[in-house]
Amino acid sequence: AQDCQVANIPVMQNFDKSRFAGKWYAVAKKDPVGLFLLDNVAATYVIDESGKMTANAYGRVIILNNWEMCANMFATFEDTPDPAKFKMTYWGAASYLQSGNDEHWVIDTDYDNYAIHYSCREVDMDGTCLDGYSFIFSRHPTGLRPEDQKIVTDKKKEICLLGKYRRVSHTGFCESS
Ligand code: AZE
Repeated sequence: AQDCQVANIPVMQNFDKSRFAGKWYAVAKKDPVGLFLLDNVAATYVIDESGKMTANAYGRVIILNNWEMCANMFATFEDTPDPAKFKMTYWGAASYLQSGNDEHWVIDTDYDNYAIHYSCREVDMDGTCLDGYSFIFSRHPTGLRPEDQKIVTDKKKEICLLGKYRRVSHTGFCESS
């Protein structure tokens, strides 16, 4: 499972979205091409009584060359035959923020401490990912527990993104949003 083919990327087995619900802090990210969330990124997932997952997320962005703000984002998720793979439709609270449709895969999680998110936006002719993004999430704003770091490193390797992440700082910039 290390041929870097998007179709062969292993995802979380028996993913349980109700255990995934709640707030996650991004501690590291791999950026896609173009505009993206810079730092102070967190996401809160909600599962309603019918089992449908939605989320809101925030993060610092710079738009229109030099305007720094917190992007307040919303998402709905469509289930797929694989319980760890969702089709995400997302949009911003303001119209000048980004909107679109992305894959939302959960590669691995223990639900209580860490989660590895993955989204390939464009699959190359050879089946590898040409453009995508990924977040390492923690339940703790302070980062990953030392005991989870090796698991996360091993998974980054499995999804062919080892060495491609940057740390996501939390400075309180988006705390009021
Ligand atoms: C994600 C967590 C689940 C909800 C959402 C997420 C993604 C958000 C973006 C936002 C980009 C905004 C930009 C604004 C100028 C995966 C973090 C919505 C991709 C670039």
